[in-house]
Amino acid sequence: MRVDVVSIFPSYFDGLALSLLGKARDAGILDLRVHDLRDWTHDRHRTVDDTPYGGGAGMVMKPEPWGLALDELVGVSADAPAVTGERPTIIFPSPAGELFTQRTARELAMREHLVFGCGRYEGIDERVFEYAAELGEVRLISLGDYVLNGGEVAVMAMVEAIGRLIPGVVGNPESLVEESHEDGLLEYPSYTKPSVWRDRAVPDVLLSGNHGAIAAWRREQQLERTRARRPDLLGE
Ligand code: JF5
Repeated sequence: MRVDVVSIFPSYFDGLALSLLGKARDAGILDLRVHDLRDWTHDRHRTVDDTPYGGGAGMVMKPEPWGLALDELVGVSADAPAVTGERPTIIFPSPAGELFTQRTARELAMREHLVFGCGRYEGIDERVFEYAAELGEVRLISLGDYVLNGGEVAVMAMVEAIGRLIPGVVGNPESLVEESHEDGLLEYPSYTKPSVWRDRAVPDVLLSGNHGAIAAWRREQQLERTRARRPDLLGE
């Protein structure tokens, strides 16, 4: 999978190159490229924002650098997967977008080419989204109902959630299906040695060797936790 990220703070993404995504990258599974939006400016001050038409608070990101970035990364001159057929998916994190869930991550993990545009200030000139829609499938995606200062932190979360679902990135595929949200429920509690720690014992059933009883107990725990913390997942 190829992933391009466009940001005015590319060094935010240095940490992504480490961790488990670094391994995917080294193995050639994930081709992650981070770009500085200012590389597509041509004025002395490398300007990426301007005042909003119609007035109002704050600044808006200018369309020209975004247009040139999209042309280079997903336009006809792009040097990678565009030519293999699939339209790239162009993602802009936004508190006004559709909600990002494990389902979204699974869906995006199957794409050949993702481009993430990190907005700052009060947002990006609306015409950029229209233009991007001519080059690929545009998705405005929200991590949740809160506001960040820019898209960078949201993109890091999304790339990590997506990247670990690419086959070969997480060592053990079983650890993927057993975790929170993969089956629509929260995860069951986990324990390791010692069996008693500061007067707290591990639940007996986990030491019983009865695999049927263990599976039933874990499912019960999942339901109990989900009912208590996330009743919305149960439709309650
Ligand atoms: C952003 C302009 C994007 O605040 C967010 C966000 C919240 N949930 N998901 C994303 O994005 C940052 C700020 C300003 C565009």
